[in-house]
Amino acid sequence: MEISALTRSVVKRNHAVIAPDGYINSNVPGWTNCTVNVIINEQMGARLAQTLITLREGGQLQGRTEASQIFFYVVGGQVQATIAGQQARTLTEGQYVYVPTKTDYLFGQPSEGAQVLTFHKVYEPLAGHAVPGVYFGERDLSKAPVYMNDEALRIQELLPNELGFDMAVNIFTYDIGGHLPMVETHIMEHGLMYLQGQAIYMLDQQWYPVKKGDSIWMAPYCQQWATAMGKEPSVYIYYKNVNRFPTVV
Ligand code: UGY
Ligand code: MN
Repeated sequence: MEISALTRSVVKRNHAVIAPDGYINSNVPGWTNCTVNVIINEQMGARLAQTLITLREGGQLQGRTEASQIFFYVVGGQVQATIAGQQARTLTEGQYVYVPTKTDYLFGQPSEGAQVLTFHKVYEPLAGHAVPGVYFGERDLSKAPVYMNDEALRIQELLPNELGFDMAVNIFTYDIGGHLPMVETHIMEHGLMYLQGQAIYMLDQQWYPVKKGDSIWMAPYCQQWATAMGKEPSVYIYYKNVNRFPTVV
């Protein structure tokens, strides 16, 4: 029997591991017939938000972005997306849409249990560079180049490499035996969710077993390293802030 007093989740000053066993639902105005789990937000010290939405039949996400841009990724099932009043598009597992600031969005007609992951960030404009527009795409391993000359590691960048964007969302695939080539120590922040497999993640010199469905928050300068574990590749989708001047000093 599982002991309900145990969890792999932790919330620390500069990182968090959030396993689904501790989810408590939130009500979000305009998001109806769905459960919403707010996995990362500014109240833990983060400068991004990450949510997981599970839609029931008739579920709908209706709203308008204001200061923040939102990246919507379909983790499972399908849903129809109408962005900025344009023609509706069906998004299935692995497909996504980036919704810039000040844009209306409507997600509806979901399959029962469809799951959508979101990343939110307050947009920081950059003089001389256009604010990004709506952007659709899909997960595709053939568009994932080898990372740092290691054939066991592949990263697909889901958003265009343009300075107008101040956030990146990538899918990182570790083949069996793949691991980060060094301990990363960097200013950029991450939010992530595991889409497949198992891994060991090192965060701030502490070691965590993680698996599909788990999420991680890494504050700036949270040291990080990971290795795939088990008999299938481990895959996560992750957020990163990019392309802006790094200091006010
Ligand atoms: O892009 C990154 O910083 C990435 N290599 N970090 C990570 O996966 N923890
Ligand atoms: Mn990193």
